[in-house]
Order: sequence, then structure tokens, then C-alpha cells
Amino acid sequence: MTTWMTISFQDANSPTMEQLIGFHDYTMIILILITILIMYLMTMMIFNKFINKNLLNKQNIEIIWTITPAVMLILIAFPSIHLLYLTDEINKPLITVKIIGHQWYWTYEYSDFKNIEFDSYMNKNLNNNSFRLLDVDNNMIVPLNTQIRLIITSNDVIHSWAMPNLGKKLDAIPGRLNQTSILITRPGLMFGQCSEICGANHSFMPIVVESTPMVFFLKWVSSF
Ligand SMILES: [Cu+2]
Repeated sequence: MTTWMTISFQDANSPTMEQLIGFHDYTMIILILITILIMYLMTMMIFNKFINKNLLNKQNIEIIWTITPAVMLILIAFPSIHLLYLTDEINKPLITVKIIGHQWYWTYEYSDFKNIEFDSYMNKNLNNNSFRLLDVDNNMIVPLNTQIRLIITSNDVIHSWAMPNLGKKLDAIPGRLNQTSILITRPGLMFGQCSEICGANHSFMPIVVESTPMVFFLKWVSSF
């Protein structure tokens, strides 16, 4: 984790997040260009002598300032909706992880493998290598470059399972199963936090995803 990650996006660890960052940059370019254009026009209005009768009210100019913003909105809306539905896609997952929110910890279930099930609490025993308020005792370990289905629910109040560098944030709602899928393209640790105000210790139920090659994942699975 670097300082830059705390003020902007973290490095993308999944194709979804790469696309989201690309869309953010694309939208920001449009926003900056609009801002510059509007500031230029407003400045020019101040120094305008208003000697041209067609400048403020005429059929042609009204068509221009109606069509242009509409085109700009379409240029933003279409990639946005495309990305939204792409993110929602379940791409033939190989394994399924069930994530259950509790006040105030997470439970992970791997029902594909002889009922692996464990709780994930925030780690309070800090040393020089730990991240305060972000480390947990049991990481959610998943294989690399594999389509993984996430089934997210809650046992008490609404929580939200969020992993910024995968571009995922899904509510954990009691009595309801929410489904999404992830594909992790880089090995290592990923940090996230519960993103729904869920009670007194809301800030103390962090999420750690550990992605590892399939060989090591299967070795971890067989250790249960
Ligand atoms: Cu929570």
C-alpha cells in the first residue's frame, strides 16, 4: 500500500477493475474538457460587447447547445452501461466461495471442498509486518486466473463485502443470496473493508483476499 492508493485507485488486480479505471480516466477527460470550455465561454461573456444578434438567441445556436450535451451524455452512458452489465456477468465459475457477514466478522465457506468453513476476524496482534485495522487472522484464499463465484449473505444486519482492487462491492443482506464473480490476475494480498454501516464495530471487520496459483490453493485445501 502506498500513499497514492489512499487518495486514488489501488492497482487493478482484475480485468473488471482495469476497465473501471479506464472508464474513470475516460470520463475525467470529458469532464475536464467541458469545464475548460465552459470557463472559456463564461470569461468571453464578461468581455462580450453583445454586438452580434445571433450570439445569444438563434435557431442554429439553440440546436448546437441542445445536441452537443446530449452527445456528450451518450458518450458517457453507453460505455458505463456496457461496463455495468459486463461486471454483472457470471463467467462459468470453477469454484464457489460463500461469504457470510456477521457482527463483526466474516465467515467463508468453500462447499466445493469437503465443507471448508472458517471465520475471519481482524488481527489485533500487531507486529512490524502487519497493516493496522486491515489484517485478519484467516485470509480468504483463492486460486489465481480462475473464475470464482462469490455468494454473499449476512447472518444479522446488512453488511457489504468490498474489495476495491477487484472492482467489487456487494451487499450482504440477511435472508438473501447475492451472487457475483471475480477473476484475479495477480498473486498476493488484497485488502478491503465492510462498506455498510453495520454497528459499533463496523470498522473492525476487514477483508483480506489472498490469491495464489492453483497448485498452492489445492495444497491449502488439502490441509483441512
Ligand atoms: Cu459489516
